[in-house]
Amino acid sequence: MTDFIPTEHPHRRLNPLTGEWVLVSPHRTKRPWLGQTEAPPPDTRPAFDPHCYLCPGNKRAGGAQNPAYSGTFVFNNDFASLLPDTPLKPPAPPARDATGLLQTQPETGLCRVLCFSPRHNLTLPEMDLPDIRRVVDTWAEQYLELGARPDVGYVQIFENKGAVMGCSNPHPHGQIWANRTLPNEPAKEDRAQAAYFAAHGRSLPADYLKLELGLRERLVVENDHFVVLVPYWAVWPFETMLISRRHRQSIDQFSGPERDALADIIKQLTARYDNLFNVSFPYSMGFHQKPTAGGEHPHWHFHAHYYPPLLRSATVKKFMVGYEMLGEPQRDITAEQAAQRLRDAPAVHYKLRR
Ligand code: H2U
Ligand code: ZN
Repeated sequence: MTDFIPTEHPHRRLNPLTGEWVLVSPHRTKRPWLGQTEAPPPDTRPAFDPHCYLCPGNKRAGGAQNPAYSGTFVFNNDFASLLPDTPLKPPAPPARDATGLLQTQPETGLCRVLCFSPRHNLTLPEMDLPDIRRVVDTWAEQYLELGARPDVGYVQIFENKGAVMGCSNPHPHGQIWANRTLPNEPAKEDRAQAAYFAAHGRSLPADYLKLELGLRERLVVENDHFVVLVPYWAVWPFETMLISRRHRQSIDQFSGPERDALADIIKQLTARYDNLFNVSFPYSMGFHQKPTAGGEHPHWHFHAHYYPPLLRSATVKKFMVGYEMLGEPQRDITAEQAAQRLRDAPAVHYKLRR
């Protein structure tokens, strides 16, 4: 019997932010890299689409008309999942339920849509840095404005990109949902960061970042204020985490140079994603930051998660099915291999070359 070798033998890795494990099967990637890059698809999208509900001046599905905006544009989602005026009085239980197995919690909140640019045919990596910086400033404004409401305890900023992620419209946009309670994912991270901070007096993501900056095996891109890496416990093939070098709880706390650096690293990361297979790389991403109610939350450390579904080419998607649904997530290509591919991808977006 030979010794266990992590680069060859199946093993599990722990995500310390959620307490969940992922099964890694590196022996399945012994075969050579089958990654394919396709010829870039012809880009036929116009800068303005008269039928797009996000383009400036157009009518939305609900009947409202967009202004002739020239930078970012935020509006309340016409089909919001959360409503500010839901009655908070709990509904009567379905029966006199002594088990407590049936629990209902009324929820209130707001959902907003944020257009990144008036240009229908741009994506973040194709936008100029000052324009991405305006998106960063809008995220910070929205986080502050929504977080200041007495009925909001948590603000989730996110982006669905690409049809495979359920994004309904190619016009560059993201969403913001703000609600009273702490949703599952940030709640897990809240508990883990609080426990680590109480035990060590330091932030969990800060210590993790320090470790990765020393090992340099899973780094993707870095600048003066932010680092992107493939986390040791990544589940999705090219999952990454963006972490601020300074221990800050939320996006509004970043200085001007830090906001510029956030715009820069988002552009660098998303350009590399697109260059991996020469396609506009689909993903869901979002920021995790401190809850906006209940004090200062010093254990929180600002970061973003990117969850892209593509595996080997523009058309081969990883499905979370079978074992993933019933057992636990599993991956073949290791986090280290994925980081290497992303590091090796060209830095300049394929559409912007030449
Ligand atoms: P995606 O990021 O998943 O594509 O969602 C876009 C959102 O835009 C979606 O939540 C909203 C949808 O409800 N929307 C409007 O608010 N107004 C419209 O006219 C169409 C879409
Ligand atoms: Zn548009």
